[in-house]
Amino acid sequence: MTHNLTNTMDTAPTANRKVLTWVKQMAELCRPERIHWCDGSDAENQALCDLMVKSGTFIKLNAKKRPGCYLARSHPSDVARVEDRTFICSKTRDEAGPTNNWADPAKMKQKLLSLFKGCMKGRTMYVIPFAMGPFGSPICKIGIEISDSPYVVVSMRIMTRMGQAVLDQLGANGPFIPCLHSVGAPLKPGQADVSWPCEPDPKNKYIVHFPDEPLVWSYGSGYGGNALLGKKCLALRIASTVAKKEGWMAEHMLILCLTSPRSGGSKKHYLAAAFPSACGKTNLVMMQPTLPGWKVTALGDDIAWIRVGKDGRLYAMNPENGFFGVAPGTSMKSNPNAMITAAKNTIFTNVALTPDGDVWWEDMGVPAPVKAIDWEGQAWTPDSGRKAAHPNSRFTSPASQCPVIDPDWQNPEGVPLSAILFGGRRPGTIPLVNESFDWEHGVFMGSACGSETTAAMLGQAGVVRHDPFAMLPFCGYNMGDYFAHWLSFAQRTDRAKLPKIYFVNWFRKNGGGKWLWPGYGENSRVLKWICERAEGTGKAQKTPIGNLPTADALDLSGLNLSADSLKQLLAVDVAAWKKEVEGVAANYATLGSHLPKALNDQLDRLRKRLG
Ligand code: SAT
Ligand code: MN
Repeated sequence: MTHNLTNTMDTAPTANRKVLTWVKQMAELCRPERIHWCDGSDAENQALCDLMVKSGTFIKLNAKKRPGCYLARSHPSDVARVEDRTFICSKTRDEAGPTNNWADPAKMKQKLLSLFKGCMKGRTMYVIPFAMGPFGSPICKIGIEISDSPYVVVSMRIMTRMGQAVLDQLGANGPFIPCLHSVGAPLKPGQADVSWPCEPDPKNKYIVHFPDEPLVWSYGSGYGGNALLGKKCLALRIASTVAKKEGWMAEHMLILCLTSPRSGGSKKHYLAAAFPSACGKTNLVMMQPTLPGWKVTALGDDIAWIRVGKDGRLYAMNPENGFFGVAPGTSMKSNPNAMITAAKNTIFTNVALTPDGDVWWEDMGVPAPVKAIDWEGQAWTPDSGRKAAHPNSRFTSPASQCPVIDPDWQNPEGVPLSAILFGGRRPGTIPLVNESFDWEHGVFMGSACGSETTAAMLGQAGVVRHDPFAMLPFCGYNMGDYFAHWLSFAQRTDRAKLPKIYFVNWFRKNGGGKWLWPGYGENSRVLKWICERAEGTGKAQKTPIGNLPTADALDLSGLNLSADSLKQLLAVDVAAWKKEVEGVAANYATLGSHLPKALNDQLDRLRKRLG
């Protein structure tokens, strides 16, 4: 298949002046060898994959075992998002707030202009039109990413709605969010390329957001959220600031639908849920419920855009088009639906390559191959003492391939939410599930979100690392103002129409350090109670921390859970909660002067209720 990968400005497939002017300016700045306008077609995708196989960026996997799949190995310096190199360049430091790296926008632009100058020499500049959200959604946003990485092009084609249809939608005058990206590795004439070009010095990587324009500039990394600018950069950091202005919310949340066997299987409840990293969001959203007759379908595993619908309820929509999932730990046991999703047309990054041209990673649920090539391209055996796959290795797969994708996942209106969940990895204190008294109390729960550190993390074990709304790395403005925006929804619609808010914790341990709750498909029992609460039937008891299920309220049929374990899972340990309150207060103190009074009031009231 041949495809013209070298069209230029003269054949630009758009009449949009703003697009043409911007692309021309960026080409003059970055000095690419050629410009390619991406149409998103199969032929273009194949030509780019072939090109990357030739250049060594891609290894084509066994077409029988992994049809349409490729493996990429990144540079060892370029394996994850770089939070300390991520900047929010609002006009003032105060607007970015104490949780973000801020830099003066004009100074940062000067700095970046010097880096971007000539940075695409010897490379192709790809113009990647993409949409976040289905066309026709009232909050669909169009971006154009300029990148010198073909890996970014084929990844954006999976993760977003990418190609000519987007330029057509944009028309001659439509607005778009410009996103400039370079791997930061210009080629001198005749210089041979490497398989994963990037700027190896971490200090020279920059992931920069200019929320006032809005605009994203990313330099030096080719990996994940650093380079696929539709995801965390546009759909969370920039979108959160746009959403604040426009009156909606951009959240780091999965969206799922729970269908109950009642009413002939037609009763549906949509839930959105935010968890800090490493809480199994992708596993939850593709869960196979153990409760007979109950069904979970997935709408999105990472980002939810939420707005008030015409009927006054909150509607959630997944702006993405694919999954960028962590490979290690994904198995037919932990997440069969993710395994099936990644069986074809998938890009694997930094996993191991088996001798038969397939992939392998730790805890894949199949025996380790006797030998393999590890993520760094080195020969590997099970006794080599190293991990074969990088812990942050990923699969990039089309959402449409998920066997339990929800029929409404592309509905431009989104889906009405029955409940919003927050959670964390909390071995102590936090019960299995806790319902907020009202919207403000729920916002308080979101603000108090966090996970306990483990010994494997830097620093002390057993300390709660707060991650309000799981948005710490993704909120594009002052966290205090973000809390206030959440609170404002009680005024934007009829309170009674707002979803109930819950805090869940699958990770509670007993005194002996053993999990009290089996998790995975059994979590459907908790979700069932949440749905029953939405329908007004689930039984609850008021406690100082919120409404907890009564001892007989959770459906535990067929589950071998001791009465004592259940008691511990639903216990309110007043002494531990008093400590919890002071932990939240200490974290609030770091959030500065924008913290809404309503949240300090929540804290005071909780203190009083605990006595
Ligand atoms: O690399 S991504 O930002 O897309 C994924 C993650 O780190 O959460
Ligand atoms: Mn995420």
